[in-house]
Amino acid sequence: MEKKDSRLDGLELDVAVIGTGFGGLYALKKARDMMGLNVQAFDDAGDVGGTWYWNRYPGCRVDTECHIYQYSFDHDLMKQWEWSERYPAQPEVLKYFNAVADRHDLRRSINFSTRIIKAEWSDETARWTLTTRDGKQITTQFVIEAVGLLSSTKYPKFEGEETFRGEIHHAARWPHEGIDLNDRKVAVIGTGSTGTQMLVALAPQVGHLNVLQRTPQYVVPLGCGPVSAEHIAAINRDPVAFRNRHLNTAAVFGFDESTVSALEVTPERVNEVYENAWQEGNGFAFMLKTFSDITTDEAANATATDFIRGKIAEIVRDPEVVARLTPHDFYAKRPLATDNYYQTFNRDNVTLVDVRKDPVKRVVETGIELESGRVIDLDVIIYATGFDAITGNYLKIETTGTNGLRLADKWAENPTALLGMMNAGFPNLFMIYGPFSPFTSQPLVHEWQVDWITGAIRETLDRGAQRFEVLLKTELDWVARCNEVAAGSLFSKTDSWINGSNVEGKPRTNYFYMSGMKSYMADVMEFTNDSYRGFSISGSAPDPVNSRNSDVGEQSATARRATGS
Ligand code: NA7
Repeated sequence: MEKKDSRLDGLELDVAVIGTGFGGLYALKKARDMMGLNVQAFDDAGDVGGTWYWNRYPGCRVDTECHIYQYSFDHDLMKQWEWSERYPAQPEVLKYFNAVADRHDLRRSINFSTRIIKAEWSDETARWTLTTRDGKQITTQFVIEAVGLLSSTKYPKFEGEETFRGEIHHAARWPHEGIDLNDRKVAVIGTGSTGTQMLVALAPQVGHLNVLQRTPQYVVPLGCGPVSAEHIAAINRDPVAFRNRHLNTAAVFGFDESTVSALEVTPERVNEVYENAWQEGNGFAFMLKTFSDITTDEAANATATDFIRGKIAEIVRDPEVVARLTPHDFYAKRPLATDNYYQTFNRDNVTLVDVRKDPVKRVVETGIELESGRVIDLDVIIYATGFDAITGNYLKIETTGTNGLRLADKWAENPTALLGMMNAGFPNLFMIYGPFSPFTSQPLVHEWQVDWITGAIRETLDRGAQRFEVLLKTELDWVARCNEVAAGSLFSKTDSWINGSNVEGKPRTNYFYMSGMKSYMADVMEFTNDSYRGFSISGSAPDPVNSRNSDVGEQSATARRATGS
């Protein structure tokens, strides 16, 4: 898809949407077709799909039930679309995005291959100026950033890459034409969701696969298979009720979370519950549907880790590989699920390399040299090294709000934001699934947030006002509440992208609202239904309320010191 930017420079909009994944496409649809606003969307990608446009690596698939991992706003599409598998592979998800874009004629309002690199707010005009990578400027009253939770790709910096005679790729930037890996010597670096999916898919195809693992992870089966007849029937009966039922769970993964503690049943029962969950598949179900306290109580967590460690020892034949594959931290990262994961390490053409014990020293002409001096002979190196999650893509846009406040400064030490959707000091700028969003699956929650955001825009316009913003105190209170809940969660004690510890120099802190979607919706509606209490909806002239946001940076720091957050 060619970019459509000949008339971009000087364009004036009501709403600019950045990103065309799940959140962005629906924001465009809602603001343009349901509200009649002048809207354009922008995406660096060559077509729709967001993360599903970029992530085309072998084995890439959704690990959430397909009926939850789709839009609900188009009831007919929801009833008609037939997913071929319970957990669709990437090409099918992309096909779905294309169908949505075609059905709603969205591409005519999207500027592809157009990266927004700067966003500047003007107090005088109460508008944002967006600058594209090639210097074109667009002004807009509102900005909706749908830039992705896990989209800012993290590349390791290994010395000597330029000397390598083979190919180096990142899983999240997989070439559209594919890569010929047949019979080649391949290394996959990283064993998160990406690495685990990819290595299982690659093993039967490549000559030899070297899995460079730094930290072992707990991986359960996915349970790929036919779609759930129960879900299809429920959607056909009443799509709205289906959507509402699942939004009213904690994590929105298509099941009710358990309310039973792992510590209040017999060890035999614990084992039975985990065995059933293992057979059924799905990482989120294994973590959240089995027992209620796996992510909050160390002893309960140990029941899950003991079970999975037992499975590793049972499945993997070589005791040395078992030892390398066995994790020792809490089961409190984003849960992984891939069919045949541990079985893959029984293959003769797969070698598990422990790069914690013997780290990568550098890339050399023929492969990867480890600290021990051992050289792994390779044709292809693939990074599955993850993302600068949550805040990464927002910070790639140089954003300046009221009184010259830079987002990069505001988020330098301890990022704060409200509801995952707003940021004090940045009027009329909305985020979809930004920091302090509920910790859930994405599509239905994106839709819910878009509905809230467009409601806020509607309210501003209906009041004849020009700016909608959150007061700093509202934001800090929200973050303090989020942090209090997160402090009781094992996610905060376990290194992963969830708390920023996967990126050097990034604040290691809480970035989520961990009380669940049901409670999140109630909390957000409490503000909203009370005439947007805690927000300011005003004209463009500075007023006493807005001036309270005038030094958000300093106030944030003071409040953080006071709350100890
Ligand atoms: P993750 O889950 O962040 O995993 C990245 C993996 O890469 C993980 O195993 C890391 O080891 C490893 N890694 C990162 N940097 C290095 C270096 N320099 N050397 C060796 N190994 C490294 O990213 P994914 O892409 O798999 O998944 C991200 C999310 O996308 C996923 O949760 C889904 O929601 C979709 P570490 O654990 O840091 O030791």
